Amino acid sequence: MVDRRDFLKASLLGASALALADNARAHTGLHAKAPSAKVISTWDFGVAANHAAWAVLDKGGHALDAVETGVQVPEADLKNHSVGRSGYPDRDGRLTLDASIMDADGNCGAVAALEHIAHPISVARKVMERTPHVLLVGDGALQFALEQGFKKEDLLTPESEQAWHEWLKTANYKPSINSEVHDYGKAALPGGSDNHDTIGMLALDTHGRLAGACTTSGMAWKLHGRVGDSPIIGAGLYVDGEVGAATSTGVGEEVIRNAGSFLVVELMRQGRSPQEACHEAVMRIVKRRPHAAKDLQVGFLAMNRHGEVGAWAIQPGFSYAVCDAQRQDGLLPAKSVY
Ligand code: SD4
Repeated sequence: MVDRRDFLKASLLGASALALADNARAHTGLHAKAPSAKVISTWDFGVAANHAAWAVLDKGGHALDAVETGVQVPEADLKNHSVGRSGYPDRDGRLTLDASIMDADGNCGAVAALEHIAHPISVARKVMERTPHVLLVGDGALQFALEQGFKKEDLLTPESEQAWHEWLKTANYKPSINSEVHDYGKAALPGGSDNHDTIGMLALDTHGRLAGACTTSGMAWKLHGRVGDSPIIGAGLYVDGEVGAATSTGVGEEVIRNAGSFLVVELMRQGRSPQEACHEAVMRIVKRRPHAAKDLQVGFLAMNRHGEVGAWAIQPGFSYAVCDAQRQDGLLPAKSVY
């Protein structure tokens, strides 16, 4: 148990570590330069999403616009069965979408269990900008989206419907490990190992502004009404302009239990690098439920306000995409516990 004195010590150490880093930057003259833009996102489909975000960042655009534009790519991708249109439905055959967006100043918006709207991330942004609320769910979220001019569509593709019919033959629900390197060009097997991947994206723009977005169709074959971590601020996404940003993928219940993305950001505030913070957040999940953790995947991805990046997962196979002025197509394997 960490007592108050240890906690204060850790906070002070963290604060002084950040101050030292700032000092070092001042001495090397790095402060004088405009910050370098960077965008990172979860999984291999993050590469294409990063390209779209980079087009915004490269023009000097806002990190918030970059992440919204970026995650719209997998939301629209018919080959992607875990985000947006053509996602796999719940056990009742209904495709329900979760999304959240957040900027460096704590402004945020989210939707959960939203049906019939192709770009839930853009509805989340409208919740942030046009309502006094943070999260709208289900019918209320749909009503709001329609009022905002979004088009009502049937998003379930014949392929996803077919996969659901296959799953119904056994109707066996087991949140499985999405640890294989993703090949979303192939239809994932019903109930198979590839039934859930989310895009979480974090961006730093040339003005030094951070923002993040997270969007998903959640766990395939979930109970109707189930909401994962992705639209929960502090679980699937958290951004603090003074420190950094984090996002997550995997079994959302485990992330919610541990306020995962908030935890990663708070660990960075105390002086951990993004990599160390992601590692510690993953270990928190593993230590609390060691038996359950062997069979499930959770991955965290983080970037601090200086553009340093880190990631860690429970299982091998979690990859993340990195795009900046030096490399446009970076795809890196995250380290893992097992
Ligand atoms: C959820 N975290 O709904 C999402 C799903 C996911 O990799 O990320 N899968 O729990």
